[in-house]
Amino acid sequence: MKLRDLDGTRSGASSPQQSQAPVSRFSRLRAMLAGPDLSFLMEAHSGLSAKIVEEAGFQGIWGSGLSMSAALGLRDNNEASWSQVLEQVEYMADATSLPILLDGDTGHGNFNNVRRFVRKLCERGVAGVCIEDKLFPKTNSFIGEAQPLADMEEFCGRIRAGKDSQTDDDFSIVARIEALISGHSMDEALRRAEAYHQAGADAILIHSKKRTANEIIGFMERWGNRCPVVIVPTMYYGTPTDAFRKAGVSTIIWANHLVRASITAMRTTAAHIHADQSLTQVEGRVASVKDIFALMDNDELETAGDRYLPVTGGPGMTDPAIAEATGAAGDLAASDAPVRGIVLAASQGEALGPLTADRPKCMVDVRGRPLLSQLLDTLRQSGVRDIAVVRGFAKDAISAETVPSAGLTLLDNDRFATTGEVASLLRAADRLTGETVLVYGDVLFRRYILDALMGVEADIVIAVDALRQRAEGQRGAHNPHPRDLVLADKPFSTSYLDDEPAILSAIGSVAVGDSMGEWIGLMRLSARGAGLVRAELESMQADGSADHADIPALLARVAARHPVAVHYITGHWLDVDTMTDLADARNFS
Ligand code: SPV
Ligand code: MG
Repeated sequence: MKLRDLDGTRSGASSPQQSQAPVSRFSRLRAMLAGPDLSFLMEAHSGLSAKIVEEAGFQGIWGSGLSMSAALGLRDNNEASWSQVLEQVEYMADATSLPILLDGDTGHGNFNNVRRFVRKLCERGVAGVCIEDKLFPKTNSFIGEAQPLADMEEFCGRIRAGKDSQTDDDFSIVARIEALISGHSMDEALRRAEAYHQAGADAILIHSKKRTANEIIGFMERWGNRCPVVIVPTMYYGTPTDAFRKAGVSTIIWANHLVRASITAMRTTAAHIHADQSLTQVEGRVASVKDIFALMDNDELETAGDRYLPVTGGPGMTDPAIAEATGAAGDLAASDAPVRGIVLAASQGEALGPLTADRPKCMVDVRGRPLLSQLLDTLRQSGVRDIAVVRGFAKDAISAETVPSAGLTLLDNDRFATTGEVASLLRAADRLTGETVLVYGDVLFRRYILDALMGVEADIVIAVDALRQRAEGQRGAHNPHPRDLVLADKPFSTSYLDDEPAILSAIGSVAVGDSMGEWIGLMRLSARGAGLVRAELESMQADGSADHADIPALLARVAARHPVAVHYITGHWLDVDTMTDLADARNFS
């Protein structure tokens, strides 16, 4: 847990400044407002969203009134009292080390309310407040026309009262001018800007609800940089950010996009679960429980427990009974024993034509990112760490730059043109020492599939799609026995009482009509299973079959000696062999 210091900085905070002399959040916000570079404040409305803003790399937070109200289920009409706002922003301040500029609406009353509000914000380590020249109770600026403005002199009094009440010299007051948005002239906006500047505002915010930025750029030209200017391009979002930089804007507020993103995500998730009466569609599309623990820094609590709890005393977070009771046991156990990954990514994928002329098919673009990056994300979400990618064709296309990823090892099968998949796997054979996930590099699948494989009690388990028994157009389509088709000791069944996994009977030699499904190119090995596969690889090397064998051939050999479990799935994955597959991949999320 990062603790707030009296000056509003935090011990253990991760901002760059923290490694030198601590710089308070008040000073950091002031520097953002007054500095020469364009700065950005990202909306947050809760402790959680504030953490997400920090994680994304922003240097400051906009505590949006609209978003905070909405998160409480309230309208942006001062339905939340000022002390409720204070409480909410305190959670945000506690959750991050970032400076927060709070949307103070009108200041919740007259000069006297502003005085008390500002003192309380300083106490809570909130770096600044923005007050708007309207009347209490306010209405969101995008509602209606010609909202009444505050008397300019009276509003100047609010600014002066706030400045006289701040208990930190670097606390900032941003004065928001609603003249343009309320239908007044540019002259009136400039008159108010000058008055608020003279009253001591550290910056002004000029607000506009026009679809283009003409009004804002026009204001900037006439204002002439007399003091820093903040803008909120919610409505004129189409204007390139560089235009604002050139116009001399100090700070851009991205005002409400996290609350809006959360509405979309919550709606989609709720609709899926409601319609399906199941979680399978949403697992992998939502953050994991482990992710919540990481965001909330649960590790710190565990360390603190070691320090402060009696060794044999009451239950701590590490107590297995407590962990199990809270449903955390599996997740925490998984993070304790990281699973290794091996991704076979040597093939070119000729069927994709020019798209794979200079790169292997795992590097084709799927919605702005290489397919491999998405696969690595899924592996990581399921707790797979220490991942090795075996490259072959156009190996330089896979690098730390093109697939940035912590803990990634790149291995090479330089004889990829004349060898098969087993030869690629051999490059990673010495990593087959603990629990391992092995996957083809051209596969995408929903995370729940891998989570399920992790839960199967077997040394070797493969994921088999029971709906894909024909294997049209897949690898080996010319083969009367398509290589990934599977025969098992029992077919897929919808009886969930049948917990025993099926056992692989044959793979690589199964006639289309006999198949019970298609192996999707994903398997999980326990530490023992990894040893079994390593031993089989050695025996293939010894008998000279390793160079040209594919993974189904390896699996068939392993299955002849040890049970290989089959975990049936029904869709929710794809591999990319053809242009049609690629189109599917671009729609897969
Ligand atoms: C807010 O985020 O609450 C704002 C900005 O005040 S806006 O809604 O754009 O007026
Ligand atoms: Mg607001």
